[in-house]
This record gives sequence, structure tokens and C-alpha cells, in this order.
Amino acid sequence: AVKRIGIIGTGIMGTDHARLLTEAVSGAVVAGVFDLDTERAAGAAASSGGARVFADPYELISDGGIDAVLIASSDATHEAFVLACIEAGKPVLCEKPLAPTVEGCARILEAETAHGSRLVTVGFMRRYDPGYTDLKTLLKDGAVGAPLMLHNVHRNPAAVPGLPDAAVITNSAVHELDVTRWLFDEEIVEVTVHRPRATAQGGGTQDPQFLILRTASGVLSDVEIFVNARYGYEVRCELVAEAGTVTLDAPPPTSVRRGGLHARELPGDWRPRFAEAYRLELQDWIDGTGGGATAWDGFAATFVAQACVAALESGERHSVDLPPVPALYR
Ligand code: ISE
Repeated sequence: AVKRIGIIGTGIMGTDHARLLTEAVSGAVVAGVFDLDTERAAGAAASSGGARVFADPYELISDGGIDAVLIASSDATHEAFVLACIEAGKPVLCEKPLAPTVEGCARILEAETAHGSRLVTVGFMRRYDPGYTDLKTLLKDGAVGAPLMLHNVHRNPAAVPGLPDAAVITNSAVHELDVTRWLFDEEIVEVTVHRPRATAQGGGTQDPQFLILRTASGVLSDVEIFVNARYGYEVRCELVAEAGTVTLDAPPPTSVRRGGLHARELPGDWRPRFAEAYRLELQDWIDGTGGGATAWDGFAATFVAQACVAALESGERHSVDLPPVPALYR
């Protein structure tokens, strides 16, 4: 049967998910939407083939005409909505972060464990990006030998003015924290954060930042996170291993030679760059194959992000001592 999806939050991500669910994913329809901005909700409903606009998000979650919920509202609202979905026994795909605090993520782990089965998927969509999955397959197949280092670059053209220094990590670099855990199938045990000279374009935010993550087996993953890079949106990743390297390469299909320049177009934000990743993530979620990041992955990403924020503030190396993985996630 076609899954009837309710979307909470119809900002840029919620609207993009509504479009993909309506046009590019099979087995689902957008049956309901909620947003504090009722006009924005109405627009998303109209472009999703006439979904119902709910006046209250908890009404959407409990409605008998909604089979599963996609949360794309502001970070601080995620915990309450995820807990309500667990209470209602409904599968939920929550955009990253699962919750901005470790305590909030822990409450979700507790509720899902009490429920007794996994309902929560976290929107770390790079796990579905064809480049990243290729990189992981080559690593797992031993194509380049044992991993030694991972070099990551993550650049946004512009962030909101006055972005807190911590949000550069919790909202953006959090993707590389998850990629590092997922790629090597192991935990991050130590983090250091360096403060380069900040760009004058960053409105006072410490931007860029340079993170060094060490995994349990000693692999070093470094992350240049720069959210006011101006020139465009760009994500790079190179795996360095004992017998070779694997580099993420997601060129646009064409390049243009004109006026003495040879140019490739750069995306303006992450949506075009990760369009296929989002489509594959949504299709996998609808098919229920359970390939996405779990609530434990969401907890661990926020746990490491908080350690990175502490390291940013202290200027010291911080160890990361995650609690044991609860049985539901082993
Ligand atoms: C944004 O929230 C995302 O999740 C994007 O994937 C990321 O590239 C960007 O830096 C974040 O702000």
C-alpha cells in the first residue's frame, strides 16, 4: 500500500523532501503537512497534490491518515516531535541533528528502547550519496588497503549572520562526524578543533574551523569546515590508505570553455549536490529496508559534536567516551 507521509516543517528541506516524495520516490504520497507559517504549509500542500494542512503538529502525528512522519522543522523542535512519533508507534525520518543536545538524544534512545523496536531514522543522507557509497565499497573490498587518514572539506557559500561558533560544528560539520563513524564502522575517541584566522565575511563567527578526529583504530579524519566560503557549495573527501587513495569526485556533467576560462558550475547549496542522496534515502525509508542512520547514530553524532564544541572552547584535545551501544542498536 502507498505510504501516507506527514511532513512537519516546510522550509527549504521540508519543501525539497515534499517535492522528491511527490515526483521522484515510489510508494508514498504526501498526505499532510504542518508549518508555523501557514502560507508556506499551504504552498507545500498544493505542490504535493493536495495534502491536508494540519493546524497542529501533534494532530498530524496522531492522525489515522498518516502512516509515517518526516521531521524537517527547526533543530530544537526535533526531540518533542520524535518522542510523539514513538508514542504513536509511527516510523519517523528526522532531519539531522536528531536533537541538539546529548540529553535530548538520550531521551529518544530511552523511548525507542522502551517501545521495543526501531522507528527512528536520522537524515544523514551522505550515507546514500553514490560517491560516498563507492568510497566505502572500495575501502571494504580492500581496494586500497588499510585506511590511514581521511581529508574532508565542507564549504557553504554563506551562513546566517551571527551564527554561533558551535553551530558551525553542530549544524554543518556534524555530517563529517557521521561520515567518519559510518565509513570506518568505528567510534571517534578523541577530537581537537583549531581556529584559523576567521573570515571577515563571517559576521564575527569563528569560521573556518579545522577539526581533527581520531578513531578507535587510530585513523585521523580532518575536517575543514567553512560556512562563509562565498564562491559556492563544495564538499571534498579523500581517503588515504596503505596501498592508495580514493577521492570523492562529483563533477557536473559538463564544463564550459569561454572567454579564456575553462569552468565547471558549482552548486549554490547542498540540495543539488546531494539530490541523488536525498532521493535514495527517501526511497530506502519508504521501502523500509532500514539502511539509514539510527537514533544511536544520531546520539553519537551529537555526542561527538558536543566534544568538538568543548575542544573549540578549550583549545585542548578532548577524549570522547561514548556509553555502550544499547541492545536495540547492536
Ligand atoms: C545544512 O544544514 C546541511 O545539512 C547541509 O547538508 C550542509 O552541507 C550544510 O553545511 C548545513 O548547514
